[in-house]
Amino acid sequence: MRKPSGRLALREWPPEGFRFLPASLIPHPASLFRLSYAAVLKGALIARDLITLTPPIERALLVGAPRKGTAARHNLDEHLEELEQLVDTAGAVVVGTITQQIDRPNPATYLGKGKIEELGTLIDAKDASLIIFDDELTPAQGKNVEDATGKRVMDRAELILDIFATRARTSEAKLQVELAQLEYMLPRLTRMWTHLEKTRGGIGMRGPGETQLETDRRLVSHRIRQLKEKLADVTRAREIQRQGRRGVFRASLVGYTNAGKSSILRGLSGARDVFVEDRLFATLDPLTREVDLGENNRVLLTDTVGFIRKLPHHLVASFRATLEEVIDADLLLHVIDASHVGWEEQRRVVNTVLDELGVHDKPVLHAFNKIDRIPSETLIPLQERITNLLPNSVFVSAETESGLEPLRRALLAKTRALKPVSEIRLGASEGRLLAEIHRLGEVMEQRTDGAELVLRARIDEALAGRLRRAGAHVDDGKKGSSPVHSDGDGAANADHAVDIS
Ligand SMILES: Nc1nc2c(ncn2[C@@H]2O[C@H](COP(=O)(O)OP(=O)(O)OP(=O)(O)O)[C@@H](O)[C@H]2O)c(=O)[nH]1
Ligand SMILES: [Mg+2]
Repeated sequence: MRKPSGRLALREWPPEGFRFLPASLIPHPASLFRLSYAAVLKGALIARDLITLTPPIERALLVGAPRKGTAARHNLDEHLEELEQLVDTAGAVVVGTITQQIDRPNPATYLGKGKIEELGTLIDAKDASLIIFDDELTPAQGKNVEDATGKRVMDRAELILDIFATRARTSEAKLQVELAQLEYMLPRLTRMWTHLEKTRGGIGMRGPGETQLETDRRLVSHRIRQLKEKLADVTRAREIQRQGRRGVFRASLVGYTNAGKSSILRGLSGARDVFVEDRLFATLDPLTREVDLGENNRVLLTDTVGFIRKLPHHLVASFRATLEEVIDADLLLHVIDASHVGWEEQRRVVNTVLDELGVHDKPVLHAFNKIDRIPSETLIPLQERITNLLPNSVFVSAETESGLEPLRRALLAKTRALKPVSEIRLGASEGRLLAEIHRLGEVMEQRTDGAELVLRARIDEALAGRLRRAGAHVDDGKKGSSPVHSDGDGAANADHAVDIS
C-alpha cells in the first residue's frame, strides 16, 4: 500500500516537542536564534509567544461509506488514504476513521442511527473537532449530522474547495475558486444560519433570521453573477492570447493530481521555477514553458491543475476558462503514475473529466511515469499489458537521468509529423524569408534554379502559410496545397495518430 505523502505522515502527528504547531510554522533554527535574541532583548518568553500565535489544528475523523455493490467498496482503503492526503494538504490531522458499507444513504443523516452513535463515541474518544465524509452529502444530511454530533461536518467536495481556496495564487484562479465556493454554499446557507439561531436563541430570532437568510441569498446570487461576468472577460482575453500562439506546436499535460506533470515539465524544459511537491494539487495555475526538442523543433508545453476522483462539478465548471485554454492544444499528454496501485481508476477519472470538458477528438499521448519505482519483474509485464491496451504509450521517469528521453523522442516525432517535407521556391533576393526557413524549419537541401532558390525542408503549416502569402511557392505534396492561405493549426489533428480512450 502506498504510504501517505506530505511533509509528515499523518499518523506520526504530532511530532515530539511541537505539539500544536504545523510543520509550516516550525521556525528554521537560524530564525529561532534571531527570535530568541530579540526575545531576550525584550525580556519576553519566546515559547509562550509561539504557542499563543498558533491556531489550533483541526482533528479530523474520516467517514468512508460506499454503497454495497459499487466498485468503490473494493477500493475503500485506497480512497480513504487519498482522503487523508487531502486532509493533510488542507493542514488538518486525521485522528480516526469510521467505515461502513451501506445499501443506500440514509436521506436524513447519510449513515444509519447506530453508526451515528458510534461516530459520537469516537469523537469523544479522539477529541475530534471535524468530521469529513468521503461521499457527497446533501445540505440536509450535513446539517443533521452536525446537529447529532455537535461538530462541523464537511464532505470531500468542500475539502477540495478549501484546498483550492488556500492554494489559488492568480486573480483568475481566485475568481474561479470563489465562484465554485459560492455555488456550493448557496443551497447550504440555511445550515449556516441555523448555527446563529442556536447561539442567539430561537423565539424572536426567527423572523429576522429568515429575512437575513433571504438577504444573504440575494447577496450571494449577486456576487455569483458578478464573478461569472468577470470570468467571461477572462475567457475572451484567453481566446485572444490563444490566437497569438496559433502556429506553434502546443502540448498540454493533463492527469491525476500528483502523477508527476510538473516534474515532467521541469525535466523537459529545464525550467527550475516549476513547482513540484509530493502533495495533492501542488499546481493550480497553468504554466507554459518552451521545450527544445532539437533539430529546430520546439513545443510549448503547458502544465495545469491535476484532476481527482469526485472533483466537485462546480469547480470543473468554474475552471472551464483555464482548462479549455489548456486542452485546446495540438496534443494532450496524459501523465499516469504507473507506480500507483490505482492508476487504472485514476486514468478513468481523468478521461471522465476530459469528457465533461467536451474533449473528444484530441490526440492523446499517454506517458506512464514513475517507472523507477516499479521493480523490473513487475515493470516488464505491466509494459506489455499497457502497450496492448494503448499502443501509443511511453514509459518514463522524471527522476532518473535520461528517464524522459522516450517522451522527448515521441514529442519530436509528433512535431515532425506536423511538418511535412515541402519543396519551397523563392526569389534569390528573399533573404528574410530564407532566414526564417532556416530558423524555424529543418532544411535538408538548398540549390539555385536560375533566379530562384529551391529548398527541401520540413516546415509547419503556419510557416508554409506565411511563405505563400509572401509570394513563395510551397509544395508539400498535398493535392492543391500550393496556393493556400491557411496558417491555422487545423491540420494538426490530421497527421496525428489519434489515440483516445
Ligand atoms: N520516484 C519518482 N517520483 C516522481 C516522479 N515524477 C514525479 N515524482 C514525484 O511525485 C511527486 C508529485 O510530483 P509533481 O510533479 O508535483 O506532480 P503533479 O502531477 O504536478 O501534481 P499536482 O500539481 O499536485 O497535480 C513529487 O514528490 C515528485 O518528486 C518519477 O518519475 N519518479
Ligand atoms: Mg503540478
